[in-house]
Amino acid sequence: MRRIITFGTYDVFHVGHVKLLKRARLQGDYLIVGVSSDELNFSKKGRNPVYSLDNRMEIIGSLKFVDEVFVEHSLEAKRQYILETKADVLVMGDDWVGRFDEFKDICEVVYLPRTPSVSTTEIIEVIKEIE
Ligand code: C2G
Repeated sequence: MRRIITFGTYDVFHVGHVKLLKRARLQGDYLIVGVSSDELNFSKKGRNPVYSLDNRMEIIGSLKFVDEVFVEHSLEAKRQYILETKADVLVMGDDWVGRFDEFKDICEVVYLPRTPSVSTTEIIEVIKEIE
């Protein structure tokens, strides 16, 4: 059984997230998703997520192509998460290309192309403009 791990905030869940997770699952047989804590998202993006961690975990955990979810508390703990979950492959969108190559000693590292023209930031901007 080939175990896949991926990480993300998945705030304001959208089709780019769906496509990434579906393609991640196709890399193997079992998909584990680390969902960023609110604090980690703040440190990455400088804003609090719109959806709470609990809601984001519930959305991701209810997808048929996701087998397991856990909370990602820290970017620095990635090696530990990969080892603890016994992941064979780390999958990330290509906005992170090269950033996780250091884990090639413990798993395969695959970067998948991002879906163009959709992002949480853009969705938030569009909603702000609606009066
Ligand atoms: N994604 C995508 N296409 C988009 C938007 C996002 O393929 N149009 C992918 C990203 O590349 C990422 C995943 O969806 O692999 C989740 O995206 P984010 O929630 O933005 O993830 P991020 O906050 O970058 O967290 O440890 C790493 C992180 O926690 C990644």
